[in-house]
Amino acid sequence: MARKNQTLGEFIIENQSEFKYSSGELSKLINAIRLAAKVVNHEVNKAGLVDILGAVGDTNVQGEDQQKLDVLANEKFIQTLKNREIVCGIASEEEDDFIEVNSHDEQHQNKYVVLIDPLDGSSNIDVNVSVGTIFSIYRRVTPIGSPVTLEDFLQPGRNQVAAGYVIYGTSTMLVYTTGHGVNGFTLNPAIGTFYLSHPNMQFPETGQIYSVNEGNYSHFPQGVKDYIKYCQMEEEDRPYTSRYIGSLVSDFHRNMIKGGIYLYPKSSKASEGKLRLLYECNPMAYLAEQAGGKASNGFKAILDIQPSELHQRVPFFCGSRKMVEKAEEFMKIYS
Ligand code: AHM
Ligand code: MG
Repeated sequence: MARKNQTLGEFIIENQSEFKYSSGELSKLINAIRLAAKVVNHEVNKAGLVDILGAVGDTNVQGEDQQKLDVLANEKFIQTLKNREIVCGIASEEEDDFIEVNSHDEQHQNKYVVLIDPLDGSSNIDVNVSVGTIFSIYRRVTPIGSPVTLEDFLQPGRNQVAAGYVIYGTSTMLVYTTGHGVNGFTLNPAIGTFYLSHPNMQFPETGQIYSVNEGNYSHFPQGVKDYIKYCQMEEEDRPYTSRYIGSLVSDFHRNMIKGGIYLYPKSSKASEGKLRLLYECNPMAYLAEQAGGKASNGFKAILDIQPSELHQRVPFFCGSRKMVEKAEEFMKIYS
């Protein structure tokens, strides 16, 4: 039972029995992510002090080279996950290949794979705009006792056992699902504790915000162009408001709270759009569905797509259910 102001630690323990495969392992995994999120949060918050603390490429007082934040976030998450005896493999948007993680006894006993986008929207850091971390967790499909393989990562999003994001915004939040709704926890930075602030988050059925990079308008498919015109039309509850941060986690988070749709369609410049199926779209789609929203590639549910490669891109339409369905209607006309 979720109680407001419960700490994330308490929440994880009390809700452990709801995990699909009830064991302490998934709890440990979420705990590892919680820890890495706090470390990365600390680094992200220092980004504005770059003139004082030194820029990327400089050497800091400990004689260490300053790293780009996305590289640093990648290392922190991978290291934290490797330190626990739970994960058999990690795939990251920042790495070309997946990383195999051996259990302590080298018997390949670990059951879970984690896929992460360690710092999504990192081009926003220099201008003090919110960024995020996105994670997705699956149970391996190959037998325990054998080395992890690509097959363990190329699972349809429907197989996810947990997914979530951390938003480094005006406050830092960790929002996640294990398949029993979506809960959001806000970090109290003074004591380094996440508290349940947004229990059982729900996308409003419909909304009045559309989020898309309209600079690409002339390159969009006709169905998307027509849907954007529909959003701008003076009729019923429209025109909708346009809000685009250019940081998926932030745009998603706002739309989930206020009601809205996020679109990153394919275009004549990018045949499959920009966003990655495994690190960005699947976890967000799982959260969206768990919060009563919808996520599609314009024609079918994101979670039903069988991935064919690690860094696969996919068009992404995600948000309030009725808005996504309307966008799909426009897409269908030209299919
Ligand atoms: P990234 O993984 O390189 O940061 O790219 C993903 C980001 C999303 O957060 C955001 O929604 C999108 O790229 C913005 O792209 P664009 O600048 O093309 O609108
Ligand atoms: Mg990304």
